[in-house]
Amino acid sequence: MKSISMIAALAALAGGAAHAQVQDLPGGPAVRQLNLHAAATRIAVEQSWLHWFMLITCIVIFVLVFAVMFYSIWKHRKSVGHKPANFHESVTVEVIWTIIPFIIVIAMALPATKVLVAAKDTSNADVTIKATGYQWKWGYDYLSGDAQGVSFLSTLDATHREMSNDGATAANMPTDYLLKVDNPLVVPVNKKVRIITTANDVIHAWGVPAFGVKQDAIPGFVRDTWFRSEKTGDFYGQCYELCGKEHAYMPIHVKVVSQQEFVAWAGEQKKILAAKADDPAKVWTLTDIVARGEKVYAANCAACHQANGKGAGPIKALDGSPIVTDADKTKEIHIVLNGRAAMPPWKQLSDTDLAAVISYTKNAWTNKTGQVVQPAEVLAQRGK
Ligand code: HEC
Ligand SMILES: [Cu+2]
Repeated sequence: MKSISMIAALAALAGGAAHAQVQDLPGGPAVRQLNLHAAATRIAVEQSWLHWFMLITCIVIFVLVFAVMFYSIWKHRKSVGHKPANFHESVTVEVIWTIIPFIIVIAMALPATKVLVAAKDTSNADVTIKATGYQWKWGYDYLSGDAQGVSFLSTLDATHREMSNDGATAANMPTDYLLKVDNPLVVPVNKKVRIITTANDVIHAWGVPAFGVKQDAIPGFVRDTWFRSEKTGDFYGQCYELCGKEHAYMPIHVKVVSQQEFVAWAGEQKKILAAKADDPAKVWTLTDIVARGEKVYAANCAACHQANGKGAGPIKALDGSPIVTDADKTKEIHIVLNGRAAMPPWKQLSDTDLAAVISYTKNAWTNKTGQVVQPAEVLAQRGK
């Protein structure tokens, strides 16, 4: 009896009742997907063709070779009176088994090389974007094209992060689970987009299956790849290099839009950047800079040091820290700029944001030092 009810429970599970809500994500993974992603670029179409061409070639060879082998073994078996032949060095056989595989290898290598060379040709791009891998997010800088100068970070949507922490189940999982970001990469359709990859800390890899691209992002090196999407819409990828404990939380979301929409988006982004641009020479008051720093702290530091500044385990407390409260401000500026041990460097933040967050830590909680760090003081310590 017990086993029957268990089988019924298993059948209910396998029947997919729990999977009912999960659906295909256009431009991303599909439910029970076996084949490659639907291609959005010429290169991805060719890669898919190559994949099937190679697979079918191998299957045909496999079937033929084993068919001949098994047939020969069975047909010439000892029990029906066959005697083993005893011969050495047959020139004919050796020539045949060299020439035929050689032709097969050439027939497979030629189309593969053609696609590989095309995939590597990053010349004459319409838009060039630098993608920088950080533990654990992507930074995008538009280096050429209509959005030149636009730059932002692309981080996993915070609600998805919470869902993952709480143990998401198929019933409450959105279709784009762990693929949604705050700022997607926006590119124009039918334009050659060159992605330059690099990294800030460890090796990451930038890729989008629907475009047929994947490129390592290596600290201190610059690599590149390209795609020309023939479809508008949303396309998804992930970091493809195991890069630490939050490797699974640095998705890639590319929004392919029409040229007009791209130009409009670029204009909008430039306005936002201009509005956000800070005068690095500005002298801030304590109240203003601490208010600004509180936001920078919540966005970048609280994940480790906690909102209450108490840290945890190896993450040192900032509340009451002798470094944070030291009258020599350069001590804290150095650690925040360059990192130390498990504390990551924060060079990528602006001088104003860094000055703000350091001023905040120097005045928050019980650290009532009254010290203000100005952007110019951070700038003076960069590279030291
Ligand atoms: C990934 C986790 C992490 C994040 C995020 C992080 N820190 Fe740290 N931080 C650490 C760890 C770990 C240490 C201890 C380093 C050591 O052992 O020397 C540390 C040390 C420090 C120290 C030195 C404290 C002392 O008393 O020695 C300061 C100052 C500091 N962090 C400021 C910041 C600021 C400001 C931010 C945000 C911009 C930040 N941290 C973000 C992990 C983090
Ligand atoms: Cu990564």
